[in-house]
Order: sequence, then structure tokens, then C-alpha cells
Amino acid sequence: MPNSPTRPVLLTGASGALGRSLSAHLAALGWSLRLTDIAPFPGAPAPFTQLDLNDGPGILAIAEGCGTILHFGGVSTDEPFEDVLGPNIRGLHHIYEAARHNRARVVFASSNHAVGFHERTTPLDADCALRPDSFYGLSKVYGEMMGRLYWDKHAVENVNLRIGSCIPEPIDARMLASWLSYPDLNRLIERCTLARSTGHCVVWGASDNTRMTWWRADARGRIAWAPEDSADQFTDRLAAKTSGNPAAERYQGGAYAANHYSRTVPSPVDPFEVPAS
Ligand code: 15L
Repeated sequence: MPNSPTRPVLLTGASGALGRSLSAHLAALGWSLRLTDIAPFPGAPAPFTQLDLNDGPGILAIAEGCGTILHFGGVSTDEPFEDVLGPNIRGLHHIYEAARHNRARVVFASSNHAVGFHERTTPLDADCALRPDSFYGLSKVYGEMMGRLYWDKHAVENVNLRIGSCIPEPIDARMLASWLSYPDLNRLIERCTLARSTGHCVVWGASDNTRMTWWRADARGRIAWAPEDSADQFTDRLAAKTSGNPAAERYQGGAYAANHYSRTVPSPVDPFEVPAS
């Protein structure tokens, strides 16, 4: 099995927290990298180009000759529709067009917020109903479906990572289920890039959190990845650290589901259930 990619790897969102951590890791592995972000990246560990995802020709140019696009760019939190639209919707299209031109694989930083309106009591397989909890989550649904379209129509491979909470350490009770450690993310990205073939698939981006777990079957076998870290060790410290907001505590998406929530009757557990009139 190869341990470095044969063609350069493009990382978008390189100046963000995950982008910085990943670019340091992948550069240390000796991979040929190209980095980009709308924000500057002083001290970048590989060639860096400041670029807006709205800039289609710019994305096409920087992706020239790349074999993998690690797409971590765009709005990464719960923001109004108009702010999400450019980077996450139009930008995603530019990324996929660049992938199509270069026969590159896309590794897409999707999010748990694509399915954030599932209840915490409902364990999910990756093929569950998509239930976005925000315009941000909706843009991740769109990203995953863009991958579906480009695989079916153009054979552009893509791995969609439904990332939970990727930070150095979990900080509240929700993250006992959703936490993904940086080392697990690093290994996940290595596997997504080096796997021989992926087709279109979805993988939950969470560590091996067994005391509290929402996410089950996915395509990790296809890329030969298994997480090695776990939030379990933080259980005693964090189990009581809840938000106090009933909607946030009910749904997997937490605060994103609760933001601007105006329902007076909670949505049905089964997304296809029609309430009795
Ligand atoms: C995400 O998708 C966000 O990018 C991140 O900021 C966190 O909110 C994370 O999800 C989470 O759900 O904890």
C-alpha cells in the first residue's frame, strides 16, 4: 500500500483550525501540498495561495495536476443563508469542477449538522435520512449530494466525512459522543487520500467514543480506517456539563438545532412520519 500520494494534494480552508493542524501533519509526512484559504496563513508549511472559493478560475488554476482535493474551506459554523451561499454552495461547485478536470478525488469536510435534527436517542447509520439543523448543515447536505452527482455522472470519487466535534479535547457532555481527536482526523485524511478506490461514500468523523455513541455503520472499511482515540476518558468530568436548553439536548446537532428554533411541538422522531390530524 502506498504511503504517499502520487499527485499533489490541495487543501482548502488551510488557515482554519483543522486546516492548520492537517497541513502541519501532512507536510511533516513529506506530501506534496498546495494550501489555500480566504484568510492569510503566515508561516504556512507548504506553498499557500490566498483565494476566495467564489473564484472559479482561481480554484481551477490551483487544483491543476492535483490528485486529491481535501475540501475544508467555506463557512464552518451556523451562519445566515446569504453568508453560506457563496463559499459553501457556489464554492463547492468550483471544487467539483476542478476535481472533474483533474480526475481528482474529493475528500469533503461534511458535518454532523447534515443530520443534526435526529434525536440523540436514535443511533444512525450513514445512510440515514438527511436532517440538516441549520443553513450550514443544509450546505453540507448539498455538498454530499454534489459528491453523489459527480460520482454517478463523472466518476469523480469522493469521501464525505460527517465530522463531529474536532477540537483538541471534548469540552461538554455532547462531545462525549461527537468528539474527533486531531490524531484520528490526521489518520482519517491519510486513509481517504491513499485508499485505492472509494467511489462515493460517507464516513462518520468521530473517535472511538463508546460510553455515548450515536453513529454506527459507514464506509470506513472501504478506506481501512478505524479511530484510535476515545472521549470515554472524559466522561466523569463532562457528563453533567449540559446546555440546559431542551432543544439542544434533544437533538444531535445541539446548539445548531436549537438556534432560532420556533417549533412548539417537537418534530417526529421518524422523519417520514405524518402527524395524526
Ligand atoms: C461543526 O460542523 C462545526 O464546524 C464546528 O464548529 C462544531 O460546531 C461542530 O460541528 C460540532 O458539532 O461540535
